Amino acid sequence: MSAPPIKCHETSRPKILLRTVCIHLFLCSIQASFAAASEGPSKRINIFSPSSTPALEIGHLAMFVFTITGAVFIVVTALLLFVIIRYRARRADDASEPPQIYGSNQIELAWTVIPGLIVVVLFLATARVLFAVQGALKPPSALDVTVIGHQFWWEFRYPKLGIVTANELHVPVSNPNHPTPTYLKLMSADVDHSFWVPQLGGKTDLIPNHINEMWIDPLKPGLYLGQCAQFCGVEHAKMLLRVYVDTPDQFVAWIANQHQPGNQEPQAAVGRHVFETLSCMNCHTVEGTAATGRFGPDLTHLMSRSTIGSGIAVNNPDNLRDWIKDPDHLKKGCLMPAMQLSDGQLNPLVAYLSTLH
Ligand code: HEC
Ligand SMILES: [Cu+2]
Repeated sequence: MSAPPIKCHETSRPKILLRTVCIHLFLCSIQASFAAASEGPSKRINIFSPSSTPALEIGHLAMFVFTITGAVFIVVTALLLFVIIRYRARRADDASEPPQIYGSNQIELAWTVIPGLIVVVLFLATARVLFAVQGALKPPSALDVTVIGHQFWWEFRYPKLGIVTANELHVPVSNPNHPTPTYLKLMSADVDHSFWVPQLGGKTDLIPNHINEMWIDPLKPGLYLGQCAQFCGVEHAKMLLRVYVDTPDQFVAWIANQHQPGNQEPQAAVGRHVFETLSCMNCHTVEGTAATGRFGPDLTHLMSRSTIGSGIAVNNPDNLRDWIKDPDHLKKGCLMPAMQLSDGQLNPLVAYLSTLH
């Protein structure tokens, strides 16, 4: 008794369908990640226009890898399509078994050695960029900034300049002839976060009890957007980053403003009293007042920032009021409580905060 003939096409159809579904899901996920990245108050997070040495190096490497893997994809897809079409089931097919061929040394060798070589090339190219970026010597003109990730906002400390701010990082533009790179020391106050401003550098994690370092040397002034790229809790997606790359003059002016003592306008005294007598002061610092809390952002120069809540709302009196009345309304699940304040407390409080330039 002979076995029934094997009908190849019966098993291959579901497989092809599965593959098509996989490719479709892959394309959809790329599309979804771009949609998520575009949610900024003004501009979009851009992964295609590097503007700093590490980002340029990583960008070139990514294009190189993409070219090679793209070529592999095209060759494999072309062969697959050829086989699918050339050997499809036909009406006149008598379903008999085709000639059976067992292996070919040349072909086996070719499809083992060629992918092996491709992997070695990709590995060497990646290692070169890794060493070039991590091994770069730090010039004495470098600026140091300590970045501390908090659920769900960023703290920036400039140890040599005595500046503490939040969510909006200011750094000087770097001239390739006289580089002024910024070296970031990354730490976390709670859980894992990840610092990611794609135009300026690679993604680097902020890990509790472990210091990571990275550097950027932005080549063009302007605003660069990024975001926390490590799931750190409910509001992880609203932990946005704004890096202002200043011209030398702008940067000096910004430093001078941050060095101003906390504002003491007499007409804001009522609001200041409200601020100092509520628990705001346990979580926030305003220099020159009794408030020295560090759980939330430093508010000494709150109005020098263009957004609040780490980039989720424009910083204006209306949004400030909305925020203090019920932070959850703007950023659900953030770690600042709604304090059930009356209008009599809210109005002077917002008036006071609006004087903190
Ligand atoms: C339990 C600690 C806590 C208390 C109390 C608290 N805050 Fe906050 N506050 C935070 C945290 C945490 C954030 C950051 C939230 C985020 O962006 O996820 C914040 C953010 C803010 C911001 C936005 C700052 C920025 O740059 O984004 C303002 C303004 C603010 N708080 C004002 C107040 C005022 C006014 C009070 C008192 C009525 C107060 N806070 C009480 C913890 C607190
Ligand atoms: Cu985070």
